[in-house]
Amino acid sequence: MSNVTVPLNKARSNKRALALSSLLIAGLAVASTNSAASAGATSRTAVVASPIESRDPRGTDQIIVRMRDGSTPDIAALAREAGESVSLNRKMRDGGWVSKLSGRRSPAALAAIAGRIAALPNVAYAEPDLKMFAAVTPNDPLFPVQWELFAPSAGLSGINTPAAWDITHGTSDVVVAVIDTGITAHADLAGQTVPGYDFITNTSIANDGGGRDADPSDPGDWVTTAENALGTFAGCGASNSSWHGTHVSGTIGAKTDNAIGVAGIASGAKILPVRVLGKCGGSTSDIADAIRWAAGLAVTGVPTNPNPAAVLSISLGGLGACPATYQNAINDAMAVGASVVVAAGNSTADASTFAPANCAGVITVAATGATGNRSYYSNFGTSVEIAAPGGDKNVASNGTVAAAGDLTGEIASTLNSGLTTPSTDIYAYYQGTSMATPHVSGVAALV
Ligand SMILES: [Ca+2]
Ligand SMILES: [Ca+2]
Repeated sequence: MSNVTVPLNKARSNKRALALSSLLIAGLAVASTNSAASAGATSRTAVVASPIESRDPRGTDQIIVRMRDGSTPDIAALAREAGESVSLNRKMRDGGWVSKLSGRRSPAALAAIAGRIAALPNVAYAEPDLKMFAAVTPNDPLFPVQWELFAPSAGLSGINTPAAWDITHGTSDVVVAVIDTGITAHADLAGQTVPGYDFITNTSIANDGGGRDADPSDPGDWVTTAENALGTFAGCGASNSSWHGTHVSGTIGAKTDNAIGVAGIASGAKILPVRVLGKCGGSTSDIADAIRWAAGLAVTGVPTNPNPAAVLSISLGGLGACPATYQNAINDAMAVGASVVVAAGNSTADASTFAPANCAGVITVAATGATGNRSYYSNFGTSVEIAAPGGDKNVASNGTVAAAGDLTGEIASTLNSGLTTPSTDIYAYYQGTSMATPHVSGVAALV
């Protein structure tokens, strides 16, 4: 069992997948695996930057001006203050005039012009005729805890998916492969998938009674104390089932605006569940085959995937140089147009020591907490292409230092309550570059 690849969520060390609701209510403490963030490590901001000002969709070319005496504004005076030509569009019922500039300006530029006009004699007020939008905050009851999806605000660095959702939730012809532990039945994931595959060759690791098959369901990856002590899984660490792939899948594609649970970033796209991790991880050879298959390429002994993925989300890794087996598969997937998004790793170390984070051509994702700083566990270095919210239990969702047991700074997503085999739907907080990766994959599925 050497050289196994493991899922990259730190919460795995917490063993127990806790129901989000109980966490929120009871603030249960979890085992701490904290380590101090290393000095001088890179600090990055979230995936989606603030809009470029000139493209700010809130901008317009109009300023509303009202004179104290109800007269018509002097367009020469307005033009002088605006520094450009101004025309009067129409008079409103309350006496205000809608004036038009020569082109669209950012909200900040409009505010500056309006401020100068407002200072003119006899002007009652002048204000930007700003664009308004339908409030699209989804009705998913747990959306309020999904801080990482909010618009950036003072000191906080959400990726602002509601603004993206004004434009699209993704389309069903875009497939995102989740190469992970498989997936469990979940009300917030029902109908969100296309048929996947189980690539685990080793029956013991697979834990589903067989080897490769067309069922990517996650039967659980628990390891008992006895198994940890002796035999195939000796030294793996006893743990309850992680339902890691279900958590990752929810971040990418949980149903949004269905009045249940969480919102997914690209809920209009489809998830392709590809199972490669079982008890105590998975093998490079199975993962490489899964990468090829997910991208629509031929794999010996496996029917061709009829729904090739445009994005491969790979929240796993292990120590070492990039194996040629990975690089060949990644090259093949990229050659047919797939984007390969991989986790940087959770060892507070240089990602160049982790595969597939260090493979060529992949998008390697580091993790940030609520304030946009690097999460204490996240790998870093020049192998990292991008950072995204992966959660940081030391930083609460409001940006303050988290109290013990406050998990609001982690990432909430879909999970299962089963300690071993699947039981009922729940939602839970996890943190890790495993959680950061699907944020990038989800955004990639939107663009
Ligand atoms: Ca199987
Ligand atoms: Ca939902």
